[in-house]
This record gives sequence, C-alpha cells and structure tokens, in this order.
Amino acid sequence: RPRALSGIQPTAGSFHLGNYLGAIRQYVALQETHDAFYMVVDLHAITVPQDPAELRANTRLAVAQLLASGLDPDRCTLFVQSHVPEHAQLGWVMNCLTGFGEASRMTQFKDKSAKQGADRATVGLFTYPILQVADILLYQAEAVPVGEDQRQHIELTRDLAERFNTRFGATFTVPAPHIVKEVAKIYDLQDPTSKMSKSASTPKGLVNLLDEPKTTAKKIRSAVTDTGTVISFDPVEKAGISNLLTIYATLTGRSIPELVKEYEGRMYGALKTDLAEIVVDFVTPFRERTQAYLDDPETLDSILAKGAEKARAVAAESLATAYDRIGLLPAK
Ligand code: AQP
Repeated sequence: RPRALSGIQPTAGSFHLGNYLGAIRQYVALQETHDAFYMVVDLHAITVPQDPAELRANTRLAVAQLLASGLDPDRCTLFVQSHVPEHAQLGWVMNCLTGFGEASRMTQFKDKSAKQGADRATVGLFTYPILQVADILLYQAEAVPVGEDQRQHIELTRDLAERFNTRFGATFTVPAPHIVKEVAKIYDLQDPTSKMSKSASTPKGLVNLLDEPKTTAKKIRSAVTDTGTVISFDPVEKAGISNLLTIYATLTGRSIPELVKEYEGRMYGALKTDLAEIVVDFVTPFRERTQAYLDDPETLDSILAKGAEKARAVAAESLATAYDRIGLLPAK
C-alpha cells in the first residue's frame, strides 16, 4: 500500500468545518487505500504562544475528534508529533538544506506574522514549513491529504526531497499533495471570499464542530449571500451560496447540480434552513462521540502509545539513513 501522512494542529480546541471537509474527511477515506499515518502536530502548535495546561487538553481533544471523525486505530497509525522525537531531529537537517530566501517566500508565514505583528512572530513560525517537510519525508509518504492553503508547503517538501536525493543519493520519496478540488477551500460564512479559519475576524463566520448545535444553526441561517434570488453554483458571482452548496453536497453525498435543481424557484432562506438542519444532524453525534473518547482516557492513551511505537519504527529508519548519508558519525 502507498503511504499517506498528514497532521493537524491542536491549537483551537474544536476543529472547524473547513478542517473537517478539506482535510479530515480525506484522512478517513485514505485509511482504506493507504498505509496512513496521522498526527496531532503539537510541535507546530507552539510556534505561537500556548498555555501549557490548555495545550495538553487540546491535544487530547484533537485526538478524540479525529477518532470521532472515523479514524480507526486498526486501519491507520494515529499519534502525537512530540512522541516521535525524529520529527525535530530531521527538522534540523532540513533547516540546513533550505535557503533563507526560499523559506521567506512561504505565504502562510507572511499572512500569519502580519496578523501577529512582525516583531512578535517567532523563528519557529518562520521555519514551521521546514518541520512539516521532515514530518512528511520521515514516513516516505506518497500522498499528503491537505486543504489548498497547504499546497505551497507540499511544493517545498518536494523540492527538499529532490535536493536531498540529488546531493546524497536516493533517500526520500517525493510526495504529492492529495487535494480534493471541490472542498479544498471552505469559505468563511460572513466573508465568503476568505477561507474559513480559526483566526477569522468574526466568530459568526466560523463553524466549530464542537459549538452548541443551536449556535451552529444560527450561524448557517445568517450566512452572508448576495442580493440575487436564484440558487446556482457560481463561486465568483455567488460566493456565499456556492460555499453553502459545497457544504450541503459534501455532507449529504449529493451532487451540486442535483441540489440546484431541487432548489429551483426557492429562496436562499430555504436552502439555509435545510443546511442548518443537516449540519446540526452531523455535529450532534460528532460531539457525543468526541465526549465518549474524552471520558475514556485510558483507551485514548493506549491508542497513542501504539501509534507512537509504530510511527517511531518508520521514522527512526528514515532518520538513521539520512544521518548516515549526510556524514554524521554514528554513535557506538
Ligand atoms: N477553510 C478550509 N478549507 C479547507 N481546508 C482547510 N484546512 C484549514 N482550513 C481549511 C485544512 O485543515 C488542515 C488542518 O489545518 P491546520 O491544523 O494547519 O490548521 P490551520 O491551517 O492552522 O487552520 P486554520 O483555521 O486555517 O488556522 P489559521 O488561523 O492558522 O489560518 C490542513 O490540511 C488545512 O489545509
């Protein structure tokens, strides 16, 4: 089976609908076809300030949500990034292969550091895409399921894998992003030209999976749409309605043309009311499943211990090869 690898940050507590539709659904699908490794990337989380107790709790919460989404520890390897020290170790090697100018071109850093104020941004935030390179290469992953916002980082990973292989001999698999076009970018409900994000300017645009279902329903019903009346899929002229149609189609497994036909002659309000119900029907059991995993910390810990053991076996081998190829003297 080909390998797949992806990671998700534990920073916000609840995952949002963008994370779920853009990335996590693909994690679940790929566990059927790939030897899949998924991790909660706590080392990436500390690129911005974190409260220690909150970070620990949010890491558990992230694992519980991944399990509630359908990740099955018997079909994939689920672990926490800091449990596998090889990530930081290969991360350093990759830092030493990356040009400063090359790292400076990462648009996510530009966006995130601009939001924080350039002086407050850490060097860790600047080099986080390079740690991500190590995350992927350690597992010799072929497929990396992510949303569109991560495409540039996967390009960097490909460049560095090729650079390492050219300089030191074939060592790393060159990965490809696994981006499902239709859901690669879910948009903010209040500003449907920006991606839905945990750092949204207003919480009204962000659907957190663990919000009270009532709050979620209200957010969907008050989603910003255009002044027209015809329900059709047109991401440029009708960004808001198109985003709602995408969410509707993905959660129900129906096609957008079929939905457009069904809503012919009906008002935007009807679509929003129906979608609010669909999202509530999805998040209600999701919240319950997440809580059930949180209520059983022993099971959760044992899943993570097994995951880390399996991940380390693969990661240690890649790191040892890389250290050897670059000429580090082995410890006797
Ligand atoms: N709006 C989105 N549409 C589709 N996919 C998305 N992803 C995030 N937002 C969307 C994908 O979710 C995965 C995990 O993302 P992350 O852990 O890197 O979280 P993030 O990118 O920090 O999440 P946010 O909400 O986007 O946070 P900020 O505020 O940092 O901008 C990734 O595969 C990502 O592509």
